[in-house]
Amino acid sequence: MLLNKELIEENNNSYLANHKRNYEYIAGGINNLDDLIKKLADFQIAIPSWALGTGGTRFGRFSGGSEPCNLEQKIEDIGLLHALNKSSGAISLHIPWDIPANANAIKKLAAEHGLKFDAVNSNTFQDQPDQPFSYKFGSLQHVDKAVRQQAIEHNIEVIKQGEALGSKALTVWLADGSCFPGQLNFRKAWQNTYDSLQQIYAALPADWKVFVEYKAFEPNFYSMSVGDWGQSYLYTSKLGPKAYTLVDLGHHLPNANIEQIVALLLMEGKLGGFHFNDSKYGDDDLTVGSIKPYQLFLIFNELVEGIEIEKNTPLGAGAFGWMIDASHNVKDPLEDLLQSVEAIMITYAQALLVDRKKLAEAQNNNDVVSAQEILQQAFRTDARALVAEARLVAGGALNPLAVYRSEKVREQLIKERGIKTVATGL
Ligand code: LRH
Ligand code: MN
Repeated sequence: MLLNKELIEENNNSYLANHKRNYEYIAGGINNLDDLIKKLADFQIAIPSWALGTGGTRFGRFSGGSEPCNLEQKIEDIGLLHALNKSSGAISLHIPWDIPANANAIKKLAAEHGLKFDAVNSNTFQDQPDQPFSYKFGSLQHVDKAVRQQAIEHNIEVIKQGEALGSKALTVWLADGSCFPGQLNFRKAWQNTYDSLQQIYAALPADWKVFVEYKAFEPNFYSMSVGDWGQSYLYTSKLGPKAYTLVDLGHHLPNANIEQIVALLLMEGKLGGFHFNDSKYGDDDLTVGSIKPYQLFLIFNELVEGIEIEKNTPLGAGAFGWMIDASHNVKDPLEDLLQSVEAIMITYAQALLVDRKKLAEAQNNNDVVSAQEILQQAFRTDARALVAEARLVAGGALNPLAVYRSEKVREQLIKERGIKTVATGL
């Protein structure tokens, strides 16, 4: 199923007048407008290959039908998102859930949809059918060298898969840890994990990065061997210049100050990228900006300050992994992803509207009230017309969700694929 340009243009006509009014209203107050619109249009978000089907929990999974049941259909689905919002120009694969049968054919198909390959993800948190050693008690941390070696070889295999697709980064998230006090010698587990990561690091091509993703709990509930940003930073700072920390927004203990973590990782040059989502309690993997939109704004405020202002580099210049990691229990996966991309784009636009000069003055004068007013002035600005204009300029839909629904995309996919198809992934 394709959403061609003409169809989107035709649909835009019914929104154009309203958009032009909203756009002129906000554009009037912005001096570097063209630069801002270009930054938004250049900012590309990677869609996770494992989040195109219905997610679920141990209590149940309620499939919505026509899920993509192979990599080609997953690329087609992400191609639909990108045709609509022109901001979903990359796919992040998870191995072995999405092993490309023919890398060149997959690369060609992705290119036809305007998609690149962002970080590839290894998986040593599940046992594969023909696997000699179990990861029940961990992988890179495991007390048994043979289990660690198996996990190291898997990560090296994932790098090879990624190389064939043009990816430039490996994401390592470890479920490793312990469920009970006394189960693990923390230092031995750390040392085993570090030794294993060093062998994976040594296998990285010269222009590759490794993202070490941390998580406070689940599936282990007493300790995680990469449990917070400090532990990830301990690994990445010792591994070398190609190692970076990946921040999954749902992987923190309640009320963690994620924007401060981002500011410090940026300061150290060790921020690799993000898994954007939202959560109220644990790793809920909910729609980005659906629960804590102000936190997301404060994170983008640090990103714009630390990258665009201090390093004079647009966020979209490709140095970071901007990826979504979500799971859809009750929403149509594609509608959920459209909402997540929209939330990220609006938040980036708001962070670009912060009056940096005035904020620095307020901070230097300890004018706490003005500092808050300056930030909230931007956060309370309706930036939707700016994001819509960037889409329009890029040939996308002014209202992606409306086109998705008016064109009955899910219904058409069900006609093509049937109702019972199930996607690999979470
Ligand atoms: C772990 C995680 C990790 C992925 C998995 C799908 O919670 O965030 O990034 O490997 O989800
Ligand atoms: Mn993640």
